[in-house]
Amino acid sequence: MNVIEEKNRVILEGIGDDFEPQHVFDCGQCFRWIRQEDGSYTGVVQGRVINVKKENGNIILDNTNKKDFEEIWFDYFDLGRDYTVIKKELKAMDEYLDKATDFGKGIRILRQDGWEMLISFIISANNRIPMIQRAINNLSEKYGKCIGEYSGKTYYAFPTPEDFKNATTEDIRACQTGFRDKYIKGVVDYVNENNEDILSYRNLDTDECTKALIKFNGVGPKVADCIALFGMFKYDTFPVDVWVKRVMEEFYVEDNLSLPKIRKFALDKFGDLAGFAQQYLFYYARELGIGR
Ligand code: 8HG
Repeated sequence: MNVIEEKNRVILEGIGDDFEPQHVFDCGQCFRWIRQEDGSYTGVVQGRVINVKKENGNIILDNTNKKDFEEIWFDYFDLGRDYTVIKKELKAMDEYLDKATDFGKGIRILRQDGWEMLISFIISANNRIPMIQRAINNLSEKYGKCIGEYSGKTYYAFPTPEDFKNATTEDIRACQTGFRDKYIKGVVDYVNENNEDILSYRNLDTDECTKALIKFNGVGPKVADCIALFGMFKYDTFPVDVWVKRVMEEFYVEDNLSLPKIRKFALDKFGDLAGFAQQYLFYYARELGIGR
């Protein structure tokens, strides 16, 4: 991969198939990346607005510079990991992963903020992606710091626990979180009162990490697995939602197996690559409507 800096842009050459913006941003792992009319994606990450597109095989990161690339984007986009190797290992496991990794060949698992994932996946429970995006956007506009304008739109950072300090349950509900308002309030209060560092959960092993997350009301096993995978970098997790359940029943397990058993089956089968396998399978199942 070759990194070139231009005015307000960074260009990545030679990444090949391993980064397709549509696969990365529409595979279900993130909620603050919005597709633009020209097919590019604009996202808010760590108090910055950035736009990403692929052109002539190159990834173009707009509204940024080489310093932020080195300090933020290289890690966020997981550019130190060779996804060709991951796909090769998964393809060798079975014919379904062979197909799913071809279908979502440009997926990369973003290394997102653990706090933001905690709140975001609480909102995701029994919810649909456009509604999740709307609630997160409303919370950010109401409580997050204003970042500034990009392409004629104003953007807001995801609120810190401190930013949320004076929010009441009703205020949070007004952001269209629905019944999850009380869970968000509970987490915010716990973190502020105990000075809890949610990111320190990254230092726990995977089981301890999910246990630490499940102590919060509104965080069940599935939500905890998503937070662990997308915000805590625990790749030996396997969040089983309705799409993953369908694809697992279609290809791997008998119908009506419990969610914990499906999860256990997948962890035994896919091992340290379970989180990656999950993402290719989730995207494959959802885009093709498998098992519906
Ligand atoms: O990437 C995801 N994996 C799984 N297993 N579930 C997900 C992902 N992304 C995502 O939004 N979900 C869940 O799907 C949250 C919610 O239960 C539903 C709505 O998209």
